[in-house]
Amino acid sequence: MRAADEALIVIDVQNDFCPGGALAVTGGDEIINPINDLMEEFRVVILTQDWHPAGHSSFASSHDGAAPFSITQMPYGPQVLWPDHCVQGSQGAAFHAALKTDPAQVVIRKGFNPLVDSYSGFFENDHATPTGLEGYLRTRGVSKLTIVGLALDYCVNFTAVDGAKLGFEVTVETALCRAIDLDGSRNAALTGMEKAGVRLNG
Ligand code: VGL
Ligand code: ZN
Repeated sequence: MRAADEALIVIDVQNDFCPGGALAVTGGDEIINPINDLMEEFRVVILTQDWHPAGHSSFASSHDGAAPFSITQMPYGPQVLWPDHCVQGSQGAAFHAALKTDPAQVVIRKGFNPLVDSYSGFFENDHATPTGLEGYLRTRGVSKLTIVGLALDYCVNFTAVDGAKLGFEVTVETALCRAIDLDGSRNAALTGMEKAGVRLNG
C-alpha cells in the first residue's frame, strides 16, 4: 500500500477516448486493466471525467466551416477544435465499462463551462479558473501524485504540469497512458513535462 500522502489520478478513461469512440485514442482500452490493478495500491484515488455541454466551444461543429483538429483563437489562447465528444450524460462521456470506478473517492468533472475548454484536472484552459482538485488533495494531506490515463499529450500532460507548478511531486506512468499525437504533440508533451519537473516512468 502506498503512503497516505500519495494519490493516483486517473484521467478521462471514457468511451469517447477508447476505440470506437468519437475522439478515439489508439490503444486507449489497453491501459484499463493495469490501471485497475494500480488503483488497489493507493489510498487516495481520483478520476477525472471530460464533461462538455452539447455545442461546447471546443467542438469544431460549433464553429462555422471549421474542420476537426484545426486550431482557433479563443480569448484565453489557441484551442484545438475537436470532434464532438464527452457530451454530458451521453454513452461517450461514460467511463469505459472495464474501468473499476468503485475505488475512487471523488470524480472531478471538467470542461463544463460552455466557453472554456479544460484539459487539466486543476484549471480550465484559461489557466486561472480552478476545478477544486488542488483543495481536495491538500485537505486530504496529499503531496505526491501518480497520473495515468487519456490522453497523454492533452489532459494527462496539462494535469501533470499544473500539478508540478502547484508544488506536488508528480510522476506520470507513461505505459499507462496513450496519446492522440497531433502534429508531434506526444513528443512535445513529454519534453514539456520533463521541463516542468514531472517524473516520467515507464
Ligand atoms: C482530451 C481533447 C479534448 C483529453 C479532452 O482527455 O486528453 N483531449 N478533450
Ligand atoms: Zn474534451
